[in-house]
Amino acid sequence: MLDRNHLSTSYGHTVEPRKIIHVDMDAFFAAVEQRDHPGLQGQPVIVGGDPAGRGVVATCSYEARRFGIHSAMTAARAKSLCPNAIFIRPRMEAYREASRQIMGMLRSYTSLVEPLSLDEAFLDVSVITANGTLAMDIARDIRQRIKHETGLTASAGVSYNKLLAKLASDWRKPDGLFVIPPEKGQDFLASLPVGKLHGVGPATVKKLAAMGINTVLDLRSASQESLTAQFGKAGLWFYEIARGIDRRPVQPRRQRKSVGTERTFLENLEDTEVMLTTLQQMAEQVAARLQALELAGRTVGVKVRFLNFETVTRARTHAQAIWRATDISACLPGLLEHALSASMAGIRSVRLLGVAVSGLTKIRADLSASGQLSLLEESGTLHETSFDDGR
Ligand code: TTP
Ligand code: MG
Repeated sequence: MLDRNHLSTSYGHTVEPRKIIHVDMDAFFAAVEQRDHPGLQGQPVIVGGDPAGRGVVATCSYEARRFGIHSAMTAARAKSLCPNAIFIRPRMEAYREASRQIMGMLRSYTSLVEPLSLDEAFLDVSVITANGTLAMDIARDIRQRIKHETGLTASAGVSYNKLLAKLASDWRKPDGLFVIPPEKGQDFLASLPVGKLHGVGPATVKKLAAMGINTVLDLRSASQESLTAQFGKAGLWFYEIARGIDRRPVQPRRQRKSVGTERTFLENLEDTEVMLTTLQQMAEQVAARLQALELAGRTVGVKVRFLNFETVTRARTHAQAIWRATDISACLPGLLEHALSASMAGIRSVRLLGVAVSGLTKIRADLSASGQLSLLEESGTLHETSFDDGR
């Protein structure tokens, strides 16, 4: 039975103390490479840039970590630490595919999944464990399923807030599971160096060290006043996390499915040329939104609503993701004609038109020297933030 006094209404969907799981894949990019190229298993594998150039290490296998290699180190330095290491260029599409599979699986446990990057996510399982199921058992099941279904290993941490769940997943890496129950939170934190805490970066570590504060236990001895005097609002956060207090909710973000726009007309359109011109203007808007959101998509769709409210969509999928207005526009005549000829009642008078691009991927739009937009794949998940399709 739930104790009513512990029911939190602040997030509307959770229970106190909360049960939070943090899942983080082990050596993610490198693990995908080792899975896909069995010859790399057991080898020091480095995914990243060219060691002969100015590349950096994106990540490396645990075999390579034994040589002191880590993310963000220059590839040249990594090579000097481990001359036998195998260097591989990133294959973002493969990592994204694995990520999609993993995030989809996590969402089969609860909709309260907050992805932080391609390879990690928080789950709030407070409600689904209210029947007595142990969060630890859910975490164990998640790890087994990830291994079984993707051939990759994940580490998981279970605790009563995000701060501790994330520290817990790191604690037994790789291929580990660690639980920090509420009564153990304070002790767990006490001996950690302050730099392990969320939001305490290198500059803060230095400032704290100057105040004689190195461990979380030291931090706990500082008064709230002295911390806020020194760090402003962040000081309050430091004061609280030193005591294991972190109220940040798990914020599920819906995956953006499409970027589109549509218009309803005061007077129905009859002329196909006018419809086409209108659709092309809409394609310009969609292209601008795609570029602002740093997204591209493989599928272009046209939506037509006829005089009698019958609504038809027709879409075309490309081999490559597109984002330019001209590329979107090129599909419009064919799609419009298909849609117009689809009216069951044989009507060609139209009250609404829409254009949307779906099958989205994240891109970074960089204007290169040639003035061409080049697509640089970016790690990260796609989230719906402000989709407005005009409805
Ligand atoms: P991490 O989870 O930080 O690292 P990891 O999964 O490789 O290793 P582990 O979690 O076991 O410590 O990052 C996930 C992926 O993000 C990583 O595989 C590659 C990419 N990445 C970069 O491209 N650059 C970086 O600086 C970091 C930290 C990660
Ligand atoms: Mg990871």
